[in-house]
Amino acid sequence: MITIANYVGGKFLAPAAGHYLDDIEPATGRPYALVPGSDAVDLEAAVAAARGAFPGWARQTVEERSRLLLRIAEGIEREAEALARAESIDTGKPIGLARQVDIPRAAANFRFFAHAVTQFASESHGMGTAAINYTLRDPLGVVACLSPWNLPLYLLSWKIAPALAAGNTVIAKPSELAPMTAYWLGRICIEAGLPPGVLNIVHGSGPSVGQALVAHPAIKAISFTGGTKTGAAIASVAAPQFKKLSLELGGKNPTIVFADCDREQALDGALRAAFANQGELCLCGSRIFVERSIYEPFKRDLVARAEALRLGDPLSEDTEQGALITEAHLDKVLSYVQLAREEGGRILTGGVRVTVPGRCEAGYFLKPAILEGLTHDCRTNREEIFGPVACLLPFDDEDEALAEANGTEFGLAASVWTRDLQRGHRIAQRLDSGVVWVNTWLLRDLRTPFGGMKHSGVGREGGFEALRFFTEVKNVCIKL
Ligand code: TXE
Repeated sequence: MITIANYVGGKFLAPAAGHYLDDIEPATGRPYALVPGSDAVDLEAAVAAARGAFPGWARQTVEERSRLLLRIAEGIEREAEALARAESIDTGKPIGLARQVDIPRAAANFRFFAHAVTQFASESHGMGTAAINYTLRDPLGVVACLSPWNLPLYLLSWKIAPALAAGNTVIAKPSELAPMTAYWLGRICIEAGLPPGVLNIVHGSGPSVGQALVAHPAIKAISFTGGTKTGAAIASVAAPQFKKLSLELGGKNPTIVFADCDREQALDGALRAAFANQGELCLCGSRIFVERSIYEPFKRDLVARAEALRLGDPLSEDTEQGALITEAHLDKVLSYVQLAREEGGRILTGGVRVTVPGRCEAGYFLKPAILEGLTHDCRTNREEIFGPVACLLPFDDEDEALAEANGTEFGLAASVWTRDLQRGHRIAQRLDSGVVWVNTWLLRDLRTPFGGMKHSGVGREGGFEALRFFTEVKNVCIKL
Protein backbone atom coordinates (compact mmCIF):
# COMPACT_ATOMS: atom_id res chain seq x y z
CA MET A 1 0.00 0.00 0.00
CA ILE A 2 1.42 3.38 -1.02
CA THR A 3 0.64 6.26 1.33
CA ILE A 4 0.29 9.51 -0.55
CA ALA A 5 1.23 12.75 1.22
CA ASN A 6 0.38 16.39 0.70
CA TYR A 7 3.12 18.56 -0.81
CA VAL A 8 3.16 21.77 1.20
CA GLY A 9 5.93 24.33 1.65
CA GLY A 10 8.31 22.11 -0.32
CA LYS A 11 7.79 19.13 2.01
CA PHE A 12 5.68 16.02 2.06
CA LEU A 13 3.22 16.19 4.95
CA ALA A 14 0.70 13.71 6.31
CA PRO A 15 -2.80 15.12 6.83
CA ALA A 16 -2.97 16.74 10.27
CA ALA A 17 -5.97 14.71 11.41
CA GLY A 18 -4.45 11.46 10.08
CA HIS A 19 -7.49 10.80 7.92
CA TYR A 20 -7.08 8.86 4.65
CA LEU A 21 -9.29 7.74 1.76
CA ASP A 22 -8.79 4.57 -0.28
CA ASP A 23 -7.30 4.95 -3.75
CA ILE A 24 -8.81 2.10 -5.76
CA GLU A 25 -7.31 0.61 -8.92
CA PRO A 26 -10.28 0.57 -11.33
CA ALA A 27 -8.97 -2.45 -13.24
CA THR A 28 -8.97 -4.66 -10.14
CA GLY A 29 -11.50 -2.97 -7.88
CA ARG A 30 -8.95 -3.14 -5.04
CA PRO A 31 -7.46 -0.31 -2.96
CA TYR A 32 -3.76 0.05 -3.61
CA ALA A 33 -2.95 3.41 -2.04
CA LEU A 34 -4.11 5.77 0.67
CA VAL A 35 -4.93 9.38 -0.19
CA PRO A 36 -4.90 12.10 2.46
CA GLY A 37 -8.41 13.14 3.40
CA SER A 38 -7.18 16.65 4.10
CA ASP A 39 -9.22 19.25 5.95
CA ALA A 40 -9.20 22.95 6.77
CA VAL A 41 -6.07 22.61 8.96
CA ASP A 42 -4.06 21.17 6.07
CA LEU A 43 -5.45 23.83 3.79
CA GLU A 44 -4.37 26.61 6.17
CA ALA A 45 -0.82 25.25 6.12
CA ALA A 46 -0.87 25.32 2.31
CA VAL A 47 -2.28 28.85 2.27
CA ALA A 48 0.42 30.04 4.68
CA ALA A 49 3.14 28.41 2.53
CA ALA A 50 1.75 29.85 -0.72
CA ARG A 51 1.31 33.33 0.78
CA GLY A 52 4.82 33.26 2.18
CA ALA A 53 6.32 32.20 -1.15
CA PHE A 54 4.37 34.67 -3.28
CA PRO A 55 6.45 37.87 -2.98
CA GLY A 56 9.69 36.07 -3.81
CA TRP A 57 8.22 34.11 -6.72
CA ALA A 58 6.46 37.14 -8.20
CA ARG A 59 9.77 39.07 -8.08
CA GLN A 60 11.71 36.31 -9.86
CA THR A 61 12.68 37.23 -13.37
CA VAL A 62 10.61 35.67 -16.12
CA GLU A 63 13.73 33.86 -17.28
CA GLU A 64 14.22 32.24 -13.89
CA ARG A 65 10.61 31.10 -13.65
CA SER A 66 10.85 29.80 -17.18
CA ARG A 67 14.06 27.89 -16.37
CA LEU A 68 12.43 26.16 -13.40
CA LEU A 69 9.34 25.17 -15.41
CA LEU A 70 11.60 23.67 -18.06
CA ARG A 71 13.34 21.63 -15.38
CA ILE A 72 9.97 20.29 -14.25
CA ALA A 73 9.17 19.34 -17.87
CA GLU A 74 12.51 17.52 -18.05
CA GLY A 75 11.74 15.72 -14.78
CA ILE A 76 8.43 14.50 -16.18
CA GLU A 77 10.13 13.34 -19.36
CA ARG A 78 12.82 11.53 -17.38
CA GLU A 79 10.19 9.60 -15.45
CA ALA A 80 7.71 9.27 -18.31
CA GLU A 81 7.45 5.50 -18.34
CA ALA A 82 6.87 5.17 -14.59
CA LEU A 83 4.37 8.05 -14.66
CA ALA A 84 2.45 6.46 -17.55
CA ARG A 85 2.23 3.22 -15.60
CA ALA A 86 1.05 5.07 -12.48
CA GLU A 87 -1.58 6.96 -14.49
CA SER A 88 -2.86 3.75 -16.04
CA ILE A 89 -3.13 2.00 -12.66
CA ASP A 90 -4.81 4.99 -11.04
CA THR A 91 -7.42 5.68 -13.74
CA GLY A 92 -7.93 2.38 -15.61
CA LYS A 93 -6.83 3.97 -18.91
CA PRO A 94 -4.74 1.89 -21.34
CA ILE A 95 -1.03 2.32 -20.66
CA GLY A 96 -0.47 3.02 -24.36
CA LEU A 97 -2.74 6.05 -24.12
CA ALA A 98 -1.05 7.33 -20.97
CA ARG A 99 2.32 6.88 -22.68
CA GLN A 100 1.33 8.57 -25.91
CA VAL A 101 -0.98 11.30 -24.63
CA ASP A 102 -1.20 11.99 -20.89
CA ILE A 103 2.43 12.11 -19.85
CA PRO A 104 4.00 13.74 -22.94
CA ARG A 105 1.28 16.35 -22.80
CA ALA A 106 1.95 17.06 -19.09
CA ALA A 107 5.61 17.71 -19.95
CA ALA A 108 4.54 19.76 -22.99
CA ASN A 109 2.31 21.94 -20.78
CA PHE A 110 5.25 22.96 -18.58
CA ARG A 111 7.54 23.42 -21.58
CA PHE A 112 4.96 25.40 -23.53
CA PHE A 113 4.18 27.88 -20.73
CA ALA A 114 7.86 28.19 -19.83
CA HIS A 115 8.37 29.55 -23.35
CA ALA A 116 5.02 31.35 -23.71
CA VAL A 117 5.64 33.56 -20.69
CA THR A 118 8.85 34.87 -22.24
CA GLN A 119 6.77 36.08 -25.21
CA PHE A 120 3.91 37.52 -23.17
CA ALA A 121 3.93 41.26 -23.80
CA SER A 122 1.90 44.13 -22.43
CA GLU A 123 -0.09 46.51 -24.63
CA SER A 124 0.17 50.19 -25.34
CA HIS A 125 -2.55 52.45 -26.75
CA GLY A 126 -1.45 55.86 -28.00
CA MET A 127 -3.96 58.76 -28.07
CA GLY A 128 -2.18 60.90 -30.62
CA THR A 129 -0.44 63.83 -28.98
CA ALA A 130 -2.86 63.80 -26.00
CA ALA A 131 -1.79 60.77 -23.98
CA ILE A 132 -0.41 57.29 -23.96
CA ASN A 133 -1.82 54.22 -22.20
CA TYR A 134 0.11 51.17 -21.25
CA THR A 135 -1.08 48.02 -19.64
CA LEU A 136 0.57 46.24 -16.75
CA ARG A 137 -0.09 42.61 -16.01
CA ASP A 138 0.81 41.43 -12.53
CA PRO A 139 0.43 38.04 -10.91
CA LEU A 140 -2.70 37.69 -8.80
CA GLY A 141 -1.27 36.08 -5.67
CA VAL A 142 -2.36 32.66 -4.45
CA VAL A 143 -4.54 30.78 -6.94
CA ALA A 144 -6.37 27.45 -6.84
CA CYS A 145 -6.21 24.74 -9.51
CA LEU A 146 -8.73 21.91 -9.22
CA SER A 147 -8.64 19.00 -11.63
CA PRO A 148 -10.62 15.85 -12.38
CA TRP A 149 -9.72 12.17 -12.59
CA ASN A 150 -9.94 11.49 -16.32
CA LEU A 151 -6.67 13.18 -17.38
CA PRO A 152 -5.01 13.65 -13.99
CA LEU A 153 -1.51 14.97 -14.69
CA TYR A 154 -2.40 16.34 -18.11
CA LEU A 155 -5.12 18.66 -16.78
CA LEU A 156 -3.40 19.54 -13.52
CA SER A 157 -0.28 20.67 -15.37
CA TRP A 158 -2.41 22.56 -17.93
CA LYS A 159 -3.50 24.79 -15.04
CA ILE A 160 -0.43 24.83 -12.80
CA ALA A 161 2.06 25.69 -15.53
CA PRO A 162 0.50 29.00 -16.70
CA ALA A 163 -0.34 29.98 -13.11
CA LEU A 164 3.29 29.54 -12.03
CA ALA A 165 4.71 31.03 -15.22
CA ALA A 166 2.70 34.20 -14.61
CA GLY A 167 4.21 34.55 -11.12
CA ASN A 168 1.42 33.22 -8.91
CA THR A 169 1.79 30.68 -6.17
CA VAL A 170 -0.56 27.73 -6.41
CA ILE A 171 -2.63 25.44 -4.26
CA ALA A 172 -3.62 22.45 -6.37
CA LYS A 173 -6.33 19.96 -5.49
CA PRO A 174 -6.16 16.88 -7.70
CA SER A 175 -9.09 14.49 -7.89
CA GLU A 176 -9.21 12.17 -4.91
CA LEU A 177 -9.99 9.35 -7.37
CA ALA A 178 -6.68 9.64 -9.25
CA PRO A 179 -4.09 11.47 -7.12
CA MET A 180 -0.94 9.40 -7.76
CA THR A 181 0.83 11.35 -10.52
CA ALA A 182 0.14 14.63 -8.74
CA TYR A 183 1.93 13.16 -5.73
CA TRP A 184 4.92 12.32 -7.95
CA LEU A 185 4.88 15.81 -9.36
CA GLY A 186 5.74 17.11 -5.88
CA ARG A 187 8.97 15.11 -5.92
CA ILE A 188 9.79 16.25 -9.45
CA CYS A 189 9.32 19.87 -8.31
CA ILE A 190 11.67 19.37 -5.35
CA GLU A 191 14.31 17.86 -7.65
CA ALA A 192 13.83 20.69 -10.13
CA GLY A 193 14.61 23.20 -7.36
CA LEU A 194 11.21 24.90 -7.28
CA PRO A 195 11.26 27.15 -4.18
CA PRO A 196 9.20 25.82 -1.25
CA GLY A 197 5.59 27.03 -1.16
CA VAL A 198 5.42 28.05 -4.82
CA LEU A 199 3.37 24.95 -5.61
CA ASN A 200 1.35 23.17 -2.92
CA ILE A 201 -0.67 20.03 -3.58
CA VAL A 202 -3.41 19.21 -1.10
CA HIS A 203 -5.29 15.93 -1.49
CA GLY A 204 -8.78 15.13 -0.34
CA SER A 205 -12.41 15.04 -1.26
CA GLY A 206 -14.23 17.80 -3.13
CA PRO A 207 -16.85 18.58 -0.52
CA SER A 208 -14.25 18.88 2.27
CA VAL A 209 -10.97 20.37 1.10
CA GLY A 210 -12.07 21.37 -2.43
CA GLN A 211 -14.95 23.42 -1.10
CA ALA A 212 -12.78 25.00 1.63
CA LEU A 213 -10.12 25.87 -0.95
CA VAL A 214 -12.44 27.69 -3.33
CA ALA A 215 -14.12 29.51 -0.42
CA HIS A 216 -10.84 30.62 1.18
CA PRO A 217 -10.49 34.43 1.11
CA ALA A 218 -6.76 34.19 0.28
CA ILE A 219 -7.54 32.57 -3.09
CA LYS A 220 -7.65 35.16 -5.87
CA ALA A 221 -8.54 32.94 -8.82
CA ILE A 222 -9.90 29.47 -9.41
CA SER A 223 -9.25 27.29 -12.42
CA PHE A 224 -11.49 24.24 -12.34
CA THR A 225 -12.14 21.31 -14.68
CA GLY A 226 -14.85 18.85 -13.73
CA GLY A 227 -18.56 18.25 -13.73
CA THR A 228 -21.07 20.99 -14.57
CA LYS A 229 -22.85 20.65 -11.21
CA THR A 230 -19.59 21.04 -9.31
CA GLY A 231 -18.75 24.05 -11.49
CA ALA A 232 -22.05 25.67 -10.53
CA ALA A 233 -21.39 24.98 -6.83
CA ILE A 234 -17.92 26.55 -7.11
CA ALA A 235 -19.27 29.59 -8.97
CA SER A 236 -21.85 30.18 -6.23
CA VAL A 237 -19.08 30.31 -3.63
CA ALA A 238 -16.55 32.28 -5.69
CA ALA A 239 -18.79 34.88 -7.33
CA PRO A 240 -19.83 36.74 -4.14
CA GLN A 241 -16.12 37.09 -3.32
CA PHE A 242 -15.40 38.37 -6.86
CA LYS A 243 -12.72 35.78 -7.53
CA LYS A 244 -11.57 35.22 -11.08
CA LEU A 245 -13.06 32.02 -12.36
CA SER A 246 -12.23 29.70 -15.24
CA LEU A 247 -14.56 26.72 -15.53
CA GLU A 248 -14.08 23.88 -17.98
CA LEU A 249 -17.11 21.65 -17.54
CA GLY A 250 -19.01 18.89 -19.29
CA GLY A 251 -19.85 18.23 -22.91
CA LYS A 252 -22.32 16.37 -25.09
CA ASN A 253 -20.41 16.82 -28.26
CA PRO A 254 -21.66 16.20 -31.80
CA THR A 255 -19.75 14.35 -34.50
CA ILE A 256 -21.35 15.37 -37.82
CA VAL A 257 -20.66 13.08 -40.75
CA PHE A 258 -21.64 14.17 -44.26
CA ALA A 259 -22.07 11.73 -47.15
CA ASP A 260 -19.14 13.31 -49.01
CA CYS A 261 -16.64 12.61 -46.21
CA ASP A 262 -13.55 10.46 -46.54
CA ARG A 263 -15.32 7.39 -45.14
CA GLU A 264 -12.28 5.70 -43.58
CA GLN A 265 -11.14 8.89 -41.91
CA ALA A 266 -14.61 9.66 -40.62
CA LEU A 267 -15.07 6.15 -39.23
CA ASP A 268 -11.74 6.31 -37.43
CA GLY A 269 -12.50 9.79 -36.16
CA ALA A 270 -16.02 8.99 -34.95
CA LEU A 271 -14.80 5.82 -33.23
CA ARG A 272 -11.94 7.57 -31.46
CA ALA A 273 -14.13 10.52 -30.51
CA ALA A 274 -16.74 8.21 -29.02
CA PHE A 275 -14.54 5.78 -27.12
CA ALA A 276 -11.09 7.25 -26.43
CA ASN A 277 -10.27 6.94 -22.72
CA GLN A 278 -13.45 4.81 -22.35
CA GLY A 279 -15.50 7.84 -23.36
CA GLU A 280 -14.34 9.59 -20.20
CA LEU A 281 -13.24 12.82 -21.88
CA CYS A 282 -15.16 16.07 -21.88
CA LEU A 283 -14.34 16.27 -25.62
CA CYS A 284 -15.77 12.88 -26.54
CA GLY A 285 -18.29 12.88 -29.39
CA SER A 286 -21.22 10.95 -27.95
CA ARG A 287 -23.82 12.07 -30.53
CA ILE A 288 -22.92 10.89 -34.01
CA PHE A 289 -25.05 12.58 -36.69
CA VAL A 290 -24.78 10.78 -40.03
CA GLU A 291 -26.28 11.93 -43.35
CA ARG A 292 -29.11 9.56 -44.18
CA SER A 293 -27.77 8.43 -47.57
CA ILE A 294 -24.75 6.76 -45.89
CA TYR A 295 -26.36 6.01 -42.54
CA GLU A 296 -26.75 2.22 -42.89
CA PRO A 297 -23.27 1.39 -44.23
CA PHE A 298 -21.64 3.86 -41.81
CA LYS A 299 -23.53 2.29 -38.91
CA ARG A 300 -22.51 -1.23 -39.96
CA ASP A 301 -18.82 -0.30 -40.22
CA LEU A 302 -18.80 1.71 -36.99
CA VAL A 303 -20.41 -1.12 -35.03
CA ALA A 304 -17.85 -3.56 -36.47
CA ARG A 305 -15.01 -1.28 -35.41
CA ALA A 306 -16.44 -0.80 -31.92
CA GLU A 307 -16.72 -4.56 -31.53
CA ALA A 308 -13.11 -4.98 -32.61
CA LEU A 309 -11.79 -2.64 -29.90
CA ARG A 310 -9.56 -4.66 -27.58
CA LEU A 311 -10.88 -4.37 -24.04
CA GLY A 312 -8.74 -5.67 -21.22
CA ASP A 313 -6.10 -5.10 -18.57
CA PRO A 314 -5.06 -1.45 -18.93
CA LEU A 315 -1.46 -2.48 -18.31
CA SER A 316 -1.42 -4.78 -21.38
CA GLU A 317 0.34 -3.20 -24.31
CA ASP A 318 -2.43 -3.94 -26.82
CA THR A 319 -5.43 -2.83 -24.73
CA GLU A 320 -7.57 -0.12 -26.35
CA GLN A 321 -10.41 0.03 -23.80
CA GLY A 322 -9.58 -0.03 -20.11
CA ALA A 323 -11.71 0.20 -16.98
CA LEU A 324 -14.10 2.97 -15.92
CA ILE A 325 -13.00 5.05 -12.96
CA THR A 326 -15.26 3.67 -10.20
CA GLU A 327 -18.00 1.13 -9.69
CA ALA A 328 -20.43 3.99 -8.99
CA HIS A 329 -19.51 5.58 -12.31
CA LEU A 330 -19.92 2.27 -14.12
CA ASP A 331 -23.39 1.95 -12.56
CA LYS A 332 -24.22 5.49 -13.65
CA VAL A 333 -23.21 4.72 -17.24
CA LEU A 334 -25.21 1.46 -17.16
CA SER A 335 -28.23 3.37 -15.87
CA TYR A 336 -28.04 5.54 -19.00
CA VAL A 337 -28.04 2.43 -21.20
CA GLN A 338 -31.21 1.37 -19.38
CA LEU A 339 -32.67 4.86 -19.80
CA ALA A 340 -31.93 4.68 -23.53
CA ARG A 341 -33.94 1.44 -23.73
CA GLU A 342 -36.83 3.06 -21.87
CA GLU A 343 -36.67 6.02 -24.26
CA GLY A 344 -37.10 3.65 -27.23
CA GLY A 345 -33.45 3.23 -28.21
CA ARG A 346 -31.91 0.10 -29.68
CA ILE A 347 -28.54 -1.12 -28.43
CA LEU A 348 -26.60 -2.09 -31.55
CA THR A 349 -23.59 -3.31 -29.60
CA GLY A 350 -22.15 -3.27 -26.06
CA GLY A 351 -23.62 -1.55 -23.06
CA VAL A 352 -22.96 -4.48 -20.74
CA ARG A 353 -20.45 -5.06 -17.96
CA VAL A 354 -17.62 -7.35 -18.99
CA THR A 355 -15.48 -9.61 -16.80
CA VAL A 356 -11.81 -9.62 -17.72
CA PRO A 357 -10.35 -12.90 -16.42
CA GLY A 358 -7.27 -12.94 -14.19
CA ARG A 359 -6.11 -10.04 -12.07
CA CYS A 360 -8.82 -7.75 -13.51
CA GLU A 361 -11.75 -10.04 -12.70
CA ALA A 362 -13.39 -7.50 -10.37
CA GLY A 363 -12.58 -4.45 -12.52
CA TYR A 364 -15.05 -1.89 -13.84
CA PHE A 365 -15.20 -2.79 -17.53
CA LEU A 366 -17.99 -1.89 -19.92
CA LYS A 367 -18.28 -3.01 -23.52
CA PRO A 368 -18.45 0.12 -25.73
CA ALA A 369 -22.05 0.81 -26.68
CA ILE A 370 -23.57 2.19 -29.87
CA LEU A 371 -27.25 3.10 -29.79
CA GLU A 372 -29.78 4.24 -32.35
CA GLY A 373 -33.47 5.00 -32.63
CA LEU A 374 -33.46 7.87 -30.13
CA THR A 375 -34.63 11.42 -30.69
CA HIS A 376 -32.04 14.18 -30.45
CA ASP A 377 -33.85 15.77 -27.51
CA CYS A 378 -34.34 12.74 -25.24
CA ARG A 379 -32.40 12.63 -21.96
CA THR A 380 -29.89 10.09 -23.29
CA ASN A 381 -28.94 12.59 -25.99
CA ARG A 382 -28.97 15.65 -23.76
CA GLU A 383 -27.20 14.59 -20.57
CA GLU A 384 -23.49 13.92 -20.22
CA ILE A 385 -22.92 10.18 -19.72
CA PHE A 386 -19.11 10.34 -19.64
CA GLY A 387 -18.59 6.73 -20.62
CA PRO A 388 -18.30 4.52 -23.71
CA VAL A 389 -21.83 5.15 -24.96
CA ALA A 390 -22.54 6.87 -28.29
CA CYS A 391 -25.78 7.36 -30.17
CA LEU A 392 -26.22 7.42 -33.95
CA LEU A 393 -28.69 9.92 -35.39
CA PRO A 394 -29.53 10.20 -39.11
CA PHE A 395 -30.08 13.63 -40.70
CA ASP A 396 -31.27 14.87 -44.09
CA ASP A 397 -29.69 18.28 -44.50
CA GLU A 398 -27.26 20.76 -43.02
CA ASP A 399 -29.88 22.83 -41.21
CA GLU A 400 -31.34 19.82 -39.49
CA ALA A 401 -27.90 18.58 -38.44
CA LEU A 402 -26.98 22.00 -37.07
CA ALA A 403 -30.22 22.53 -35.17
CA GLU A 404 -29.94 19.14 -33.52
CA ALA A 405 -26.21 19.40 -32.86
CA ASN A 406 -26.80 22.76 -31.15
CA GLY A 407 -29.85 21.45 -29.29
CA THR A 408 -28.24 20.69 -25.92
CA GLU A 409 -27.26 22.78 -22.91
CA PHE A 410 -23.60 22.04 -23.64
CA GLY A 411 -21.25 23.67 -26.13
CA LEU A 412 -17.73 22.39 -25.73
CA ALA A 413 -16.49 20.64 -28.87
CA ALA A 414 -17.67 19.32 -32.22
CA SER A 415 -16.21 17.53 -35.19
CA VAL A 416 -17.42 17.83 -38.78
CA TRP A 417 -16.51 15.34 -41.50
CA THR A 418 -16.86 16.51 -45.11
CA ARG A 419 -14.74 16.95 -48.23
CA ASP A 420 -16.57 20.21 -48.97
CA LEU A 421 -14.45 22.78 -47.17
CA GLN A 422 -16.92 25.60 -47.77
CA ARG A 423 -19.46 23.58 -45.88
CA GLY A 424 -16.85 22.87 -43.20
CA HIS A 425 -16.33 26.61 -42.64
CA ARG A 426 -20.06 27.32 -42.76
CA ILE A 427 -20.94 24.69 -40.18
CA ALA A 428 -18.02 25.67 -37.95
CA GLN A 429 -19.34 29.24 -37.89
CA ARG A 430 -22.83 28.18 -36.91
CA LEU A 431 -22.00 25.59 -34.26
CA ASP A 432 -22.46 26.67 -30.62
CA SER A 433 -19.17 25.18 -29.60
CA GLY A 434 -15.95 26.48 -28.10
CA VAL A 435 -13.86 24.13 -30.25
CA VAL A 436 -14.67 22.85 -33.76
CA TRP A 437 -12.59 20.28 -35.62
CA VAL A 438 -13.06 19.71 -39.34
CA ASN A 439 -11.91 16.30 -40.59
CA THR A 440 -10.04 15.62 -37.36
CA TRP A 441 -10.63 15.24 -33.64
CA LEU A 442 -8.55 16.14 -30.60
CA LEU A 443 -5.80 17.75 -32.62
CA ARG A 444 -4.48 20.35 -30.20
CA ASP A 445 -2.19 23.34 -30.59
CA LEU A 446 -1.43 24.67 -27.11
CA ARG A 447 -1.56 28.26 -28.36
CA THR A 448 -5.25 28.06 -29.23
CA PRO A 449 -8.07 29.11 -26.89
CA PHE A 450 -9.72 26.13 -25.26
CA GLY A 451 -13.05 26.02 -23.42
CA GLY A 452 -16.78 25.82 -23.81
CA MET A 453 -19.97 27.80 -24.30
CA LYS A 454 -23.27 27.47 -22.47
CA HIS A 455 -23.12 24.93 -19.62
CA SER A 456 -19.73 23.71 -20.80
CA GLY A 457 -18.02 26.50 -18.95
CA VAL A 458 -16.80 30.03 -18.60
CA GLY A 459 -13.55 31.44 -19.91
CA ARG A 460 -10.83 30.00 -22.10
CA GLU A 461 -7.58 28.27 -21.24
CA GLY A 462 -4.54 27.77 -23.44
CA GLY A 463 -1.87 30.07 -24.84
CA PHE A 464 -1.96 33.70 -23.80
CA GLU A 465 -5.60 33.30 -22.69
CA ALA A 466 -4.32 31.34 -19.69
CA LEU A 467 -1.61 33.90 -18.93
CA ARG A 468 -4.21 36.68 -19.13
CA PHE A 469 -6.48 34.76 -16.78
CA PHE A 470 -3.70 34.33 -14.22
CA THR A 471 -2.74 38.02 -14.19
CA GLU A 472 -4.40 41.21 -13.00
CA VAL A 473 -4.47 43.95 -15.55
CA LYS A 474 -3.91 47.61 -14.86
CA ASN A 475 -4.08 50.41 -17.40
CA VAL A 476 -1.85 53.45 -16.86
CA CYS A 477 -2.78 56.60 -18.79
CA ILE A 478 -0.18 59.39 -19.07
CA LYS A 479 -1.11 62.80 -20.37
CA LEU A 480 1.49 64.10 -22.74
O1 TXE B 1 -16.41 15.25 -10.94
P1 TXE B 1 -16.31 16.47 -9.96
P2 TXE B 1 -16.93 13.78 -10.63
C1 TXE B 1 -18.35 15.10 -15.33
C2 TXE B 1 -18.82 13.74 -15.77
C3 TXE B 1 -18.87 12.99 -14.49
C4 TXE B 1 -19.36 14.06 -13.56
C5 TXE B 1 -19.03 13.84 -12.12
O2 TXE B 1 -20.11 13.82 -16.31
O3 TXE B 1 -19.75 11.89 -14.54
O4 TXE B 1 -18.71 15.22 -13.99
O5 TXE B 1 -17.68 13.48 -11.98
C6 TXE B 1 -13.52 18.47 -6.95
N1 TXE B 1 -15.83 22.25 -4.36
N2 TXE B 1 -16.91 15.29 -15.45
O6 TXE B 1 -17.91 13.71 -9.53
O7 TXE B 1 -17.01 16.16 -8.68
C7 TXE B 1 -13.19 17.01 -6.96
O8 TXE B 1 -12.61 16.60 -5.75
C8 TXE B 1 -14.60 22.18 -4.89
C9 TXE B 1 -16.50 16.08 -16.55
O9 TXE B 1 -15.77 12.92 -10.47
O10 TXE B 1 -16.71 17.65 -10.70
C10 TXE B 1 -12.27 16.92 -8.15
O11 TXE B 1 -10.97 17.39 -7.80
N3 TXE B 1 -14.13 21.12 -5.55
C11 TXE B 1 -15.09 16.37 -16.53
C12 TXE B 1 -12.90 17.90 -9.14
O12 TXE B 1 -13.68 18.77 -8.33
C13 TXE B 1 -14.93 20.05 -5.67
C14 TXE B 1 -14.14 15.58 -15.79
C15 TXE B 1 -13.78 17.28 -10.22
O13 TXE B 1 -14.75 16.46 -9.61
C16 TXE B 1 -16.23 20.06 -5.13
C17 TXE B 1 -14.70 14.87 -14.68
C18 TXE B 1 -16.67 21.22 -4.46
N4 TXE B 1 -17.91 21.32 -3.94
C19 TXE B 1 -16.06 14.74 -14.57
N5 TXE B 1 -16.80 18.86 -5.43
C20 TXE B 1 -14.49 17.16 -17.64
N6 TXE B 1 -15.04 18.33 -17.94
O14 TXE B 1 -13.51 16.74 -18.20
C21 TXE B 1 -15.89 18.14 -6.13
N7 TXE B 1 -14.75 18.86 -6.26
